[in-house]
Amino acid sequence: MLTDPAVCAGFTTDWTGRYRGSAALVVRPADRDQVAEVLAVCGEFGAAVVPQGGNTGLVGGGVPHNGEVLLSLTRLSALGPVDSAARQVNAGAGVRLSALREHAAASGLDFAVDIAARESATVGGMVATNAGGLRVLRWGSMREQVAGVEAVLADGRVVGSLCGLDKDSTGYDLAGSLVGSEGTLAVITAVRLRLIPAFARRATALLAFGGTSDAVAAISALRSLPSLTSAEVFYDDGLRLVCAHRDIAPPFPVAHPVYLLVECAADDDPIEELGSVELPGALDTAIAVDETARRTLWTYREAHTETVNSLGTPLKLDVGVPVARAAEFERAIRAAVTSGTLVLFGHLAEGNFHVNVVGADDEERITDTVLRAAAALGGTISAEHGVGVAKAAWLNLTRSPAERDLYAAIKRAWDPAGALNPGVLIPR
Ligand code: S2G
Ligand code: ZN
Repeated sequence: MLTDPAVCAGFTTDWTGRYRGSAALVVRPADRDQVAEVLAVCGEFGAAVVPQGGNTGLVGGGVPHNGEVLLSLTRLSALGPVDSAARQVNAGAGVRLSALREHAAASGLDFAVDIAARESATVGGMVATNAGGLRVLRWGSMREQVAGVEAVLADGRVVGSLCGLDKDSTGYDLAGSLVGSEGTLAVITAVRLRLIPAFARRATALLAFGGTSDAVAAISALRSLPSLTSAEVFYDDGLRLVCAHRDIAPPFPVAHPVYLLVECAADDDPIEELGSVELPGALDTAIAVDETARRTLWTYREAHTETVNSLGTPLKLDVGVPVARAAEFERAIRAAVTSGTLVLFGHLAEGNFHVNVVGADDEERITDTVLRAAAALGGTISAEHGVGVAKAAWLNLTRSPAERDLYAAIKRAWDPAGALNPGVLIPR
């Protein structure tokens, strides 16, 4: 248990610095049974609890807002042996993504979901937010990787299973209910995860286009490649900021409006098939095969987050639209954001944009406009970061009254006293 405010500060402020709360105390249980004991005691005293993994969340869903008990899962970092027959592994909720991938690699396997916060994000938090990241177009989000979840209810009872049966048709999907639950239904203590092959060869290309619709057309053509794994979009304004922040040269001698970073992974070198795809709208192409060149191309995309953060505390709006409407959405956002520095980037194959604005003088209006624009195009107010407290008030844009009644009923069924992560996902 930690009570010194100076020590607790690292747990009560979110990664972007936007959400700063206070905790009655921070508890760091060592294992599932201690989590159960902590929750039972908190339940007895009616103390609200905020579960936290790597504290890399971006919607205020993992920090206390009203003096709750902060329950850190980082010490639950045990990894079970890789089950090569089932291609699955058990991981404690506090296992960092990078540690999971290293563990899988030792058995010639890999984990499907990859995100830039891989050194800090924990698998429990990634399940709780249904994290997506850089390889969803080929492998799906965390939901598709979960073969089982073990969790502790607010009253301290343990539920779930880590057997990882591929077939189990015996009622409601409790594990599936916890994916994306954002710590509001139960505290995830361990997960059973599916693993994928660790492909031997990768080919990465940076493609330049005149507009987003050309990049979307290229994705349609590239989808013919079974090895296609990533298709990430960023724009010239963001690239210029990244090059200045990292003090690196731009990828091409001439600036272009839109960039698409694509990556293929296979056991046989995918460079041929990648090079064989007709991309009529491409204005320039840089292809990388060796690791250093690949990392350079990825830096243009992955350094966006740190670059935006270096400009100030960003307004970060992770949204999704049908990919066919991505260009329309981009135009709407550029017209709507009239103050501050707008930086757009994201996962174009899934229609997932990260709308970042630094220094805007009307953040509430921008938030409302961006979320309504996504909803109006048949999209979502959160594609992969979750709802948290940041977007709970806008859930009605994409969830009907009947659905929100069901959310409230599900919350009451799992957490009758409303002790877990109050105000997250479901407005107070
Ligand atoms: C990404 C990371 C967080 C952000 O880079 O894909 O999900 O929005 C983001 O800066
Ligand atoms: Zn993302």
